[in-house]
Amino acid sequence: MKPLILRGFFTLLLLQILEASSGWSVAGWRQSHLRVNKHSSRQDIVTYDEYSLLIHGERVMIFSGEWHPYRLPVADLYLDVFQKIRSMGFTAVSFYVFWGLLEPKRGEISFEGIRDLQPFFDAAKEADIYLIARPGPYINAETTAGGFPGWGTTVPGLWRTSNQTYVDAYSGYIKAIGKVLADNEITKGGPIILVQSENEYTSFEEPYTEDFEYEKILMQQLIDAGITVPIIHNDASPSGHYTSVDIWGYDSYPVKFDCSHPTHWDPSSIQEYLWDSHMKHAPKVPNAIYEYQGGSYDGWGGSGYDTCLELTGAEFTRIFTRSEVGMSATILNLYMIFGGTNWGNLGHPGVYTSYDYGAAIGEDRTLREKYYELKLLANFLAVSPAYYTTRPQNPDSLVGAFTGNAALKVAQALDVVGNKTSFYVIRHSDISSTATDTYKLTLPTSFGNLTIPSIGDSLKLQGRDSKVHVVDYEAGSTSLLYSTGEIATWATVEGKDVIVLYGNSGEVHETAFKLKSNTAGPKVVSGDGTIKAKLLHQGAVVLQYTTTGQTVVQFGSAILYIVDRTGAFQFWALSKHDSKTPVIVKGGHLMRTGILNDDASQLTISGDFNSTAILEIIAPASVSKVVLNGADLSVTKTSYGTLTATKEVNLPRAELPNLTGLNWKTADTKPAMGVVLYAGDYGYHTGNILWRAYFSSSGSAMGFQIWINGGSAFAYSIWLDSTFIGSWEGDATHAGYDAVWPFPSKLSTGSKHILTILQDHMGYEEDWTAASEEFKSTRGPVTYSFPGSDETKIDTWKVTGNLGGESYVDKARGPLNEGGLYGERQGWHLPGFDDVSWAAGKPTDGVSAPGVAFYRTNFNLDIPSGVDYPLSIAVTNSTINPHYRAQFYVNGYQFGKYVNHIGPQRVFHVPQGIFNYQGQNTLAVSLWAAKPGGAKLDSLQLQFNAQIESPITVQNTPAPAWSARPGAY
Ligand code: IPT
Repeated sequence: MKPLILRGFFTLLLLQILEASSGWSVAGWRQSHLRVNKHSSRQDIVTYDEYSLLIHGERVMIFSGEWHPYRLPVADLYLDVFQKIRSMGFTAVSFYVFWGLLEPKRGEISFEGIRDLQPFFDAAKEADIYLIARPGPYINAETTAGGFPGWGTTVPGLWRTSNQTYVDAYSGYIKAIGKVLADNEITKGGPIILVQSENEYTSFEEPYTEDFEYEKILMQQLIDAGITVPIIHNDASPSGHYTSVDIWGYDSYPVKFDCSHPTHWDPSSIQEYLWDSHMKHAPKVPNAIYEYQGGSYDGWGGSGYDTCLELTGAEFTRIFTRSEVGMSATILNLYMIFGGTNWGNLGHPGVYTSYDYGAAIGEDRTLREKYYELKLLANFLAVSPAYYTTRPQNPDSLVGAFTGNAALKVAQALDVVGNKTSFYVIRHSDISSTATDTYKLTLPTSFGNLTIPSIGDSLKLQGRDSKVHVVDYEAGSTSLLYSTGEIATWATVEGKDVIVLYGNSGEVHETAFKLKSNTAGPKVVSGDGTIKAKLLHQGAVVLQYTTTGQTVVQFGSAILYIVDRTGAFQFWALSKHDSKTPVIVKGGHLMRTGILNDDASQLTISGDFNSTAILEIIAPASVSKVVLNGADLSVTKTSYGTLTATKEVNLPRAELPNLTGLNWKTADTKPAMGVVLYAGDYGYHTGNILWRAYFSSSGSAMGFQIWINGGSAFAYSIWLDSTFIGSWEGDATHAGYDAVWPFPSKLSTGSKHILTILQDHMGYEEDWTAASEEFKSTRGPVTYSFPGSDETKIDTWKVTGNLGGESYVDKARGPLNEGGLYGERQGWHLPGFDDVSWAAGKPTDGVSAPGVAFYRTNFNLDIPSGVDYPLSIAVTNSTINPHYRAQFYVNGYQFGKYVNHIGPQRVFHVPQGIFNYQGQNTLAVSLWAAKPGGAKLDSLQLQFNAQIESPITVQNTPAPAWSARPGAY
């Protein structure tokens, strides 16, 4: 321990200075922020006023993250994701419900198999997370048909309007899902606190305009189904659509979706007008952003999710997400917080299998730097109730404010109810700037205007960064006159206010404390940082420090952890919303829960470790036993009363099979057919579609011209009788393709022939513009002819797709998982199919001719429990010729659609629970070679994405085995 460097009047610190606001407790503080509030008369648990939401009468920051249960079909992993989000300091999760998955056949609504939502609600509840439900009926969400069911493409009448055919079409679904949501509302002990009606009802195909009648009908239907919590709507931009809901809000994607230029930010891309728009359209409700950019989707041929993560990474979080604090956003949902997977054909053509989204939590549930960055902000707001009643003070004059430096913008959000606390958000005026700017702040405080830093020197904003500086901020009974060091979290543990202050490594910061009676001088109790102290004449002490490493300072009844940014990442505030006994743990890759028993003698914690960790536990002195992940943890007390322990990581070895070394079986998929020309008209809405055209040549047809639609990156191959005549192999842009395919020789008059066309269906388009009917875009042939023979006509067309069409057979895996390949119709992708009669053959051997081959193999996994080792299927072959597309099925679930020349995805994550980690697995691969030379996978392997010790336990998602498929052809 080094001596303090004391400037000024150290001895004065020991004087008993009475301070006016001493004695405020968190509880007392909260009291002052309770105000009469507005609520829908349907219930009084979730209420709101112009500042924030209140739950059970208490203000709450809704820091929320979006994720979709349908993109993670392993119910046992829901808790994992919710806990990760809760540990970030988030309070809520927003989710879409995908109507098309629940009602794949009109009138037949099913919550079977992976569609059951109850485990999602239960896991949210267990993790102490509130839910914002967004049942559509339209959701967008990069989902096929924007969430509409495939059969909707054939229902006449304008959708997303009050048109009766549309209202009739969705009403059954809204009634059914409305009831499920109502049963899980907070009013009935469930986690749901808000329900969204429609999605971005903002853009309308001319001459149609906003249909108020539809808005009214839909809202009333939700209410009739039993929804009592406030109904919300997200305008795509704050332009005033669907404002009749209870809490209107809007969406904001400031850096948009071009991941191919990941360091490019428009200098003025922060939408600073959002506050004024909010005040214009909904001044009586909280400033609610129902979708704030949390990443970006990426499309076929895109630059990959690594680049999306870079575009919207930690720096983005610091600057853009923080900017919302300057606009007093108290309902803030990040789209997405965890993207998941477009498994089993559920995406629209604009996305490939991964829906990683560059989110804070990766598709494989691993944590990114952005996760930790968001954790700092969310944890801070979670313990800053003064923020919940702020108003921006200078929304239209940010440049140079409080600094006099035009290179900087500072936004002040003042608590106008408590009339004391202010939050100052600083950033570069050009937010793309990577310059370092120095500044001094001149801020109004309860001690008058102060120029900060008070102890000489200046503050720095280095590169792409932003900070929240506070003034007159209460942390328990400790009053911070100001702090330029940011607050990661604080908690009062047995009367001691533990406050974690951070800055970038090497930065100089100040925190000033109002003095109370008996305030002892600051004392460094751990670490080697130097602290300068100065007494302000009114009775406050300023500490100036450098945020490098960790220095712990005891000061009066406060314990200050002064840390650098990465140090701050390691603090976990573990307490439930209603907990009176917070626990803070430092260290570990992820701390999930911390529970004190009734007499506070035992602390039970759970968490994940990727390396040996030194833990520091801040808990009541009565704690004599700590249990971590079910095992006793041996702890020692520090001189200042916290507990430390070393947690050795345990990462047992796990072998993965060498896939190409396994025995594989193969079979051709015979293009056999059952029974015009839009696949949707026949109930085929997903995966591959097969067409057959029977004709007799009436002249000298030289070839066949055909235009087929399938959605971007689709393909088709054509055979004349048994002769391959060509393929459109697809590219990232063509949603349809028109070409003439010459016949090998002229057809003789009167000869009979069959054309067979295999096409890919990349999902239906979305319907973002209401009344545009864009989702009804067809899949299948649009025009055709026989060049050289006008007289030749097709006698009969036949089409097939997934077995049973809308009356699909696999109720567990749902309606979209299987396409129309012969092998899929036969169930060759399923575990338990008897392939004994098949020939030996591997996907890495491939085929030497165009067409589709199926491959199967079985292998065991033996991955120990107590770990989280996410697995992926990886391919590494070249993205040029030969052109092919492959699908990967794990235990019958299609978890990868790979188009080698379009990409960009080559690593296909498949969650534990789809993979059976302790026992047998079936891997099936379909390989569609588009070109005369055939195709093969250059390599195929399993890989671990990460190795983490974790207490998660995962039951496998049921993967019903093959059984006879009546009617399969
Ligand atoms: C917004 C949608 O509401 C959401 O469903 C999703 O599609 C998201 O975009 C993009 O991932 S629409 C907004 C970009 C105008």
